[in-house]
Amino acid sequence: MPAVSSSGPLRHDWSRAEIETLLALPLPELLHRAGDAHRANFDPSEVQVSTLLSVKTGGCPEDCAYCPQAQRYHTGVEATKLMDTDAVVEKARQAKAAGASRFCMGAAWRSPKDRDIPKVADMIREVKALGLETCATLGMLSGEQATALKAAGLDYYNHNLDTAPEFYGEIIQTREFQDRLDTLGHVRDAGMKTCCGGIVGMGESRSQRAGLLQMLANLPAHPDSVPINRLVQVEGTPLHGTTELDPFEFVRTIAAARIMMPASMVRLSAGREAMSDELQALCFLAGANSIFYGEKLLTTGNPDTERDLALFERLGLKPMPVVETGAFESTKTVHADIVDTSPPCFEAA
Ligand code: SAM
Ligand code: DTB
Ligand code: SF4
Repeated sequence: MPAVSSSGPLRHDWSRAEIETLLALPLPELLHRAGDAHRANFDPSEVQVSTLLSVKTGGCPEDCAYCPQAQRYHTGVEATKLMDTDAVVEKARQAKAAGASRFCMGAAWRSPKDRDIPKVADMIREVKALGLETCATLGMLSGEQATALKAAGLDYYNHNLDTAPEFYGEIIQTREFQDRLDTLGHVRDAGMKTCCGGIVGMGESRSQRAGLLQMLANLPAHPDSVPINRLVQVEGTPLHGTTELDPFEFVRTIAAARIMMPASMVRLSAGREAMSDELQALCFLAGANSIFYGEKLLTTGNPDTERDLALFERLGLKPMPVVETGAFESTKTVHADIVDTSPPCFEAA
């Protein structure tokens, strides 16, 4: 296997075999390499903290087999209309007071209608005015929609590849893998940062996890944030009852993501509520440096803030400051330019 560089140029030419070899390394060796990559690009004691809000819940026409918000599955999630801007801004204010630096607004849409864009743009403008980084995940976007959201002040757009191309059809049939690549292209062309990852624990093989990582790392630009979700099994969805993934396989996936996309934020994303503190610590050792913070993801639970603050304290972790210019750069060299916006609640933890 070719040497894996922790500080060389970013690579976009990963082969499947190479990634499979990486995933199969003895765990201590894999964690060591991931730790080197992490340290070469970040302060490993810093974790970026985002809060999610579902601004339009449920009733989604898509068939994503993992998703409690798909209308066709009976999961007990009630469909709501798009929230009012004032209510969204109030939630963002609370998230900031609790210590979040990024606020991500999610909508259960296949894609937004053009008439939804001005309202979402208002939310983005007002959340940004609070001094938070803004992120949205609204489904597929056209080029014009991406440009309008960027103009409103949207920093990041989350759109996941979800799984390997060859497993994708077993999970989603109402839109193509290529549609996702097209949306990511529109987001990049509009000048926004991309947040793009996937879900593991859906019954995929290790080779298929390698396939997801290969697609992510070989994108024209590495996603700025890479959320690695562990499937949250929700009753009523087709994936409820799937055999649980070995937690060490999850850790291996995080470590490989860190090695392959060394300058990206790797987010320990959905699934944390069911993880022990020790498993989360292992994920941070494997190079995860971002979390969702706050009691709720979109419709399912997340650890409560007290548990996260206590975990940060026990592990000696601190929230990552925001780069003042908004021009996010994830190398150590820019850390001299950052402004520490850590709220007191984290310092007191
Ligand atoms: N509707 C938009 C879309 O699909 O792009 C945005 C919201 S959607 C809920 C965002 C992402 O959440 C999905 O792509 C998927 O990766 C993740 N997700 C949804 N349900 C999940 C679950 N049960 N467990 C883990 N991740 C999940
Ligand atoms: C991402 O990759 N994970 C988040 C966010 N992007 C939008 C969503 C997780 C959703 C988990 C299931 C739910 O709460 O509905
Ligand atoms: Fe709809 Fe997004 Fe859920 Fe798929 S993941 S069903 S597109 S809300």
